[in-house]
Amino acid sequence: MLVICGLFSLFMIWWWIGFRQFVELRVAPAGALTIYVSAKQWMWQFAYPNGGRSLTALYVPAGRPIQLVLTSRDVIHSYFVPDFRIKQDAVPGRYTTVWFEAPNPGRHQILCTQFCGAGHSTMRGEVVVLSPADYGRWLQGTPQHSPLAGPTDIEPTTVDQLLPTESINLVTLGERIAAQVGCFRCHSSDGTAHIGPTWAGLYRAKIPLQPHGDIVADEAYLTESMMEPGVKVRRGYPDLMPSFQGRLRPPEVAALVEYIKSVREVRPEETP
Ligand code: HEC
Ligand SMILES: [Cu+2]
Repeated sequence: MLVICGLFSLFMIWWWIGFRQFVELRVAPAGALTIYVSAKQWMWQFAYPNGGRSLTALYVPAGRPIQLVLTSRDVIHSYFVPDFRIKQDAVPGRYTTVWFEAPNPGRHQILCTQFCGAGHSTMRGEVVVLSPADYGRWLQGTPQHSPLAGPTDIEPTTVDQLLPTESINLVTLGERIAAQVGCFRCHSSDGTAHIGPTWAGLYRAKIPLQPHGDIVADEAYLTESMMEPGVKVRRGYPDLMPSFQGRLRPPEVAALVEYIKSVREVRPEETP
């Protein structure tokens, strides 16, 4: 009996240690900087919280955890930075996350490790780690023209209506997009429930799902709710949310997510 109990507790202890390490590996620490990564044949695009964008080179500050939210516009790609030992698939219509922290300024190669067509071997990039001071300077210089302008492959939307000189952060842009595409017909940001749940306090809240179970409303969940709302439906609400797949460009989705995240800070007392 004693032996069995002993073995069982040993098992539980090892399981707990492993589980803790798994969580540490997967979940970005609080205060991480979120950057949206959109892969397409055959390049990497990055959208930053201040509205800036870059192609091929990912700029990050040293010594700060960075959370990447990845998606693909066409086929499956895989984001691989050998120096940081991180590898994460970028899947069309789906959002995956991975995080890392670079201790020192420097440059590190990005490769695509998922065969994605003729240009696969050219799908390379670079992580450029800057000192926090240099990063601040780089950010100031970023949105030279329309912050989210880029190759258009779906209908022109809000981002194209920005004035060429207008620089705007993702939160403000997100609020504008939400108003323009009609999210506020069903959602509020002041805590009142409409047809859909309020966005106040939504980020990081535990959401009850139909028919049972729950999920933490992280970036991936918020994004999936816009792209494939039928996959995870919130308990107590009708499955009415229209899909915005193909109607919003990745930077616009990024802006909406940043806006929803910001609503939490406005009314922290709303957090259930
Ligand atoms: C016609 C009404 C309607 C519109 C328009 C609408 N939604 Fe929704 N939305 C809902 C409903 C109903 C739910 C809850 C059911 C579900 O989870 O699918 C929901 C759920 C969500 C969720 C998950 C929230 C939670 O608590 O689980 C997010 C995030 C969201 N919507 C974002 C958006 C965004 C962003 C837009 C605009 C681009 C939008 N919605 C437009 C009706 C709508
Ligand atoms: Cu690729």
